[in-house]
Amino acid sequence: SNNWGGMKMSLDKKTIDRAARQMLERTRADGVKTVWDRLEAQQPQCGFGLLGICCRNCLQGPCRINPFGEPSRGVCGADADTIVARNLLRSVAGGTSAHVDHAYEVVEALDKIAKGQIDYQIQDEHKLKAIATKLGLETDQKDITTLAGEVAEKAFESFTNHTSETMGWLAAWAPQERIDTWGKLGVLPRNADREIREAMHQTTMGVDADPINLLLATVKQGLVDGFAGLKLATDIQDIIFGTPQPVKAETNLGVLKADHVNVVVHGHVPLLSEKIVEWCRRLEEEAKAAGAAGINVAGICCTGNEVLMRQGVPPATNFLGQELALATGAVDLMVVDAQCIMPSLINVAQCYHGEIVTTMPISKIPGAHHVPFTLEEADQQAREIVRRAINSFKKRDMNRVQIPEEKVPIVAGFSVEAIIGALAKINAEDPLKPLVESIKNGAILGAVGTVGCNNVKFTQDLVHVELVKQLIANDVLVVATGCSAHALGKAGLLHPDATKNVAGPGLRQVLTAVGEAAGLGEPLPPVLHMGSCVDNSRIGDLLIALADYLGVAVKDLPVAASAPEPQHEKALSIGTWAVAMGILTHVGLPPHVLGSATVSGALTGQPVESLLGGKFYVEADPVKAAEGLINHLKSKRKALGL
Ligand code: SF4
Ligand code: MSK
Repeated sequence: SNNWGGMKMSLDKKTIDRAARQMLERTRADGVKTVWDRLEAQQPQCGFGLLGICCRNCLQGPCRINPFGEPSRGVCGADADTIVARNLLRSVAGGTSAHVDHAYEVVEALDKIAKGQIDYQIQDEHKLKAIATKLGLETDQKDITTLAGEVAEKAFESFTNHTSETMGWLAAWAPQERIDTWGKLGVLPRNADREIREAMHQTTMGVDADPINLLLATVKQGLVDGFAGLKLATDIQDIIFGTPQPVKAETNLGVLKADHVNVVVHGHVPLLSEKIVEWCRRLEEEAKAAGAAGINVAGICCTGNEVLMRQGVPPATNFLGQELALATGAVDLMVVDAQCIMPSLINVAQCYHGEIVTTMPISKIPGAHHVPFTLEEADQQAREIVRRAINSFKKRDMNRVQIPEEKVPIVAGFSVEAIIGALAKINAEDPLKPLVESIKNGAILGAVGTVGCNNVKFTQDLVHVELVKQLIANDVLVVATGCSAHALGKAGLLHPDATKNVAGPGLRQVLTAVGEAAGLGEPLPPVLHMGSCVDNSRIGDLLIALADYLGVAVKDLPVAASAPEPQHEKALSIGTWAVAMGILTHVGLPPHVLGSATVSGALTGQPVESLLGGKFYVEADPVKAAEGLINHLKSKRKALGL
């Protein structure tokens, strides 16, 4: 499954997605380069980089360590362990900064809503109150906007407080057992900005040379990511846009419509995509006047997941398919915010059709049209962008439109609240009991969260799909987010039919019973789509609730995490958070750490496991990975006496 080696790849090596293959045939015939071509052009990739043993942190460098001899140190004297650990910390801090910046934007929006400065509303007052209560705020007798302002203020403190106290969002939600563990290791973060700044300082020339100290700082970044990035973003987004409930949709490139204006939202932060969805609905008549049957919105990557979860917007494809969506010639406009956006989109759009619109001051692409999106003028800007899409539709050459037929029905929207709501239909008094009983009696062996990206070094979606098929066939409940959820959706695994046809007998029986009790008339899908990458916090919340219910620590639960095809620095920061929570975390390929036996050994072995309860587990083969994860679940069950 691993495409390292740079051989000319056949289409079935590139992707298992038939719609993607059809578009790749098209781009190949037209001589249009895609991410797969660029991977080939990069071969052989630098061995020093792959091992993580190159450093360019100062102008005496760049320095490279020879893994087989000399030089064994950089100009300043840093050895492979130091360089690898420093590079890893910088990568994890990079991923963390992306999630924290995202979270900051939505907190800023909540603050401005409270001050009456912007035209966004609070959709979930119940969640606002629940979060305020957890933060220790008085909620009685307070109007909603006052409370929203106080919650925003508390959130701001998690980014930049002026004390050395533990970051508030972590202190409020992390289990005491974890807080004690992290406290003993000295990795409790104070506030996000300070820790990210400190990581940059710690890794500059001539500061930290101790690989273990650098690894501990990496764990701290994981905690910042988990609590001030993922959890904070999800909590505030639910307050503003509503907490997801199960929703039906379709996925894959077949969701694009030849006779409609097609607008694709791509990126991560729903502040923009929610407004685009709203304005696509409001400008329907203008689109009809331009000769279209209407406006069709579709999503890519995590902002696609955000509007799927709350608005039922169909996901067109995942990370590796972003160029291929444009190759249909049917995308009139792709509007992006930040993260996971390939600069090459411009070239593909120029060859086929469609305008690329960037919206954030930190995320511009030469050749794209830039509409500076602000919270204050969100409506005007969203309207302008949708009107540009209608204009673009008028210029579309219908003869060059080629939309693959593939589209697959999916069910998404499984927030923790939605899952507990479904379980409450079986036992209203004690909703977690049916799930816990099913785990105890072995009908469900355990649970695995599959998350994260595509990586072009793998056959697109293959590791996600084959791994999850094995897991559910062995009665493992799977929850998914990010581009993993897209991959599983395209493969039909986010649908009740997969419960009937792929899930093992125990899992099938439980999901059927819950589906019936919830009045759905069909089972729940064997893979519960819990949202975007920041929504990995929902998985964390569910695990904390389960552990609390059972009176054990999260690290003792029969659960695991997996990023089968990781690509982004964010996948590393999420994985670090999961390990810090005490969870075995599978990755389909390792980060660039193999140049240090100390670092790679610590991450995947006893040192990290004994300190945190979790560790990384690297396996590129999905069948072997499933076996490893199932064995892990069994050993956790045994330790619990199940
Ligand atoms: Fe070389 Fe040290 Fe400078 Fe890195 S910090 S580039 S190893 S001299
Ligand atoms: S979008 S971070 S490729 S999951 Fe969240 Fe997908 Fe990974 Fe980007």
